[in-house]
Amino acid sequence: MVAQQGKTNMKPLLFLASTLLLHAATYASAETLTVYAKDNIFGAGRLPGDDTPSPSGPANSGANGGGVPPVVFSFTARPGQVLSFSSVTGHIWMGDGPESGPDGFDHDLNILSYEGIAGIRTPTTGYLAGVFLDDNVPAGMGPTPLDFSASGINFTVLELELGQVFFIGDGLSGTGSGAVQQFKVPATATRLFLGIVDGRNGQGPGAYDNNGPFPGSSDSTFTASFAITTALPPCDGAWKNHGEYVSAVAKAVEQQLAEGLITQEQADELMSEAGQSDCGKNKK
Ligand SMILES: [Ca+2]
Repeated sequence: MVAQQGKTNMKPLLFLASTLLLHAATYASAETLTVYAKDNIFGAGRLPGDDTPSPSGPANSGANGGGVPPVVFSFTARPGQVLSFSSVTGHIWMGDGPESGPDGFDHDLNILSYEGIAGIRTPTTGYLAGVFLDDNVPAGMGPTPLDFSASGINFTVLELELGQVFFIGDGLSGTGSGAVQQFKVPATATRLFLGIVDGRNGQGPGAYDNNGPFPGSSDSTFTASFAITTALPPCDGAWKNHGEYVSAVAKAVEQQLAEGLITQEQADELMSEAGQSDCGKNKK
């Protein structure tokens, strides 16, 4: 389900529109996805029939360690968007070690990049991970891998590039507590993939073949509820006229600029788009 909604979505639209002029209300595309232990985050964005990455063999078959493609959420690219999680629950098992919750268990993991998707280094293993892509199939070297081994997993804000695999865990700055972590969405991203990082340390991804339910358990999934929010007002709001829409966008853009979510160039682009749009026109 993809829903356009505001913080105040239970209130009448007119009221929502008028509050926009006073506050930078946020709008969200919200979704809940189930991520399976075999969902290979490095398989993000591959064409059907492409190998899911594994150093030990080919395939989208789930055999030979390649696992299966990760789950995907599509959205509209825009500068200044932020991803956050309202809930991540469940347990998976990596085929050895303990059953792990969304933040994983203490065990250093260092997986190399594969075909345009960056590797990742983390102090835990068996956690929920993500990667943003545009509409292109990942290829080439990919961006610089993120390294959480020194900085840890208790960050509050994380700025991301396309193709950069990132730690999500339970989406909180602690484990089961703390602040809601803010993931800055790359301005040109159109797809968020959720999956699991697995492989042998110092190698590319793989070893997904033995992931599954912990002995005695029947499930091996994480359930993640999240939203991608933007402070930009919607085109189809209850605007009295085009000018009212444009001034609402200007307020939101100013705020995002002040918060460092967008650059001056992106701000100018957003204002130019708003000015040229038909939003708020033909309404008396
Ligand atoms: Ca956490």
